[in-house]
Amino acid sequence: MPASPPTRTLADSVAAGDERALARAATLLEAVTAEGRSLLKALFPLTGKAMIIGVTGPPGAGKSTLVDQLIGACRAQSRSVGVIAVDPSSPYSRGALLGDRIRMQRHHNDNGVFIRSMATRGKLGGLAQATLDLALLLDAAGRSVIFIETVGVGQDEIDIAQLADITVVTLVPGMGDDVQAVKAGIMEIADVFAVNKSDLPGADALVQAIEFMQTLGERAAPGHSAPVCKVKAIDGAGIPELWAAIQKAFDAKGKQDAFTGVWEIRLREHLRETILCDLPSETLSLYASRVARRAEDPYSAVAGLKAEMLASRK
Ligand SMILES: Nc1nc2c(ncn2[C@@H]2O[C@H](COP(=O)(O)OP(=O)(O)O)[C@@H](O)[C@H]2O)c(=O)[nH]1
Ligand SMILES: [Mg+2]
Repeated sequence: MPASPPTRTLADSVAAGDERALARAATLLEAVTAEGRSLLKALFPLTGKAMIIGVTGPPGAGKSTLVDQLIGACRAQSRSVGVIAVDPSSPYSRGALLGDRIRMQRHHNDNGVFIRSMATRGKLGGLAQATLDLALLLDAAGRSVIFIETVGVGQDEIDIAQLADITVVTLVPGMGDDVQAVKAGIMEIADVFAVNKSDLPGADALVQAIEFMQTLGERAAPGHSAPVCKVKAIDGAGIPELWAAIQKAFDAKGKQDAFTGVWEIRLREHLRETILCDLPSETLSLYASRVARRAEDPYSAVAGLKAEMLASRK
């Protein structure tokens, strides 16, 4: 379906880098409207230029402080920036993360930095898709670097972190002295590790623990280990090295055509969320109660659910 004239105009303004059009378009996407979707279809050919960086790690690891420093590194290179904060555990004020707003406010009056917090509506369903849509919008709008900050605590959030081109896993001494204590899933998605709060005792031991861990298992293949950067986000120590490691990881990925893998993850998330969105929760409950009563087996139930979804699209 070709984009309608108003969508076309909005798409053109976004593509031209118009800040207000970008904000309007972001709101459209958040509301999950058909107009938002056709806007993204129109803008998609313009995407693929940005570097999308996921920053994940336990709450309090210093992710927002770190992103703030990385924004500074980007601005020093005159690169424009977009930030998407996904943090369901933090208090929101008018849809904005209070703490993040305060920490990132030195970039607030800078047109080169666009910051948006994702409203979670109390659940994670649809969040991966909404986050990716917003990242693509920022990409089409010409933002050169896009940061997605997520709390790497649950599987859903690990899925969101993986939507990025490059994932930076942030850990701190004390919390993760025993790396085993950190959820296994989060270690495996790292392209780069940031050991933050290196002013605290145990930073070197944590660096060694991460490096050792990477010699085990699948990561043991030479060239596959993710660099470990020791940083102090609070005063910026180690940030130039971290920024260089991120750019290097991104360049290496581009050469390997690894972005097909990134799109595999993105499409899988999109498919999952699209299917679940089309399914009213009452219908799922109905089938679930039938299976629980042994009135139907789960295989037939899934076949029935698929048939209902297809019928609902007609
Ligand atoms: N000591 C120390 N504290 C830090 C450092 N970086 C961040 N913090 C503090 O850690 C706390 C949590 O930081 P924040 O960026 O909100 O963490 P997030 O929850 O991961 O986004 C804040 O009080 C920061 O000031 C650091 O390098 N050293
Ligand atoms: Mg934060």
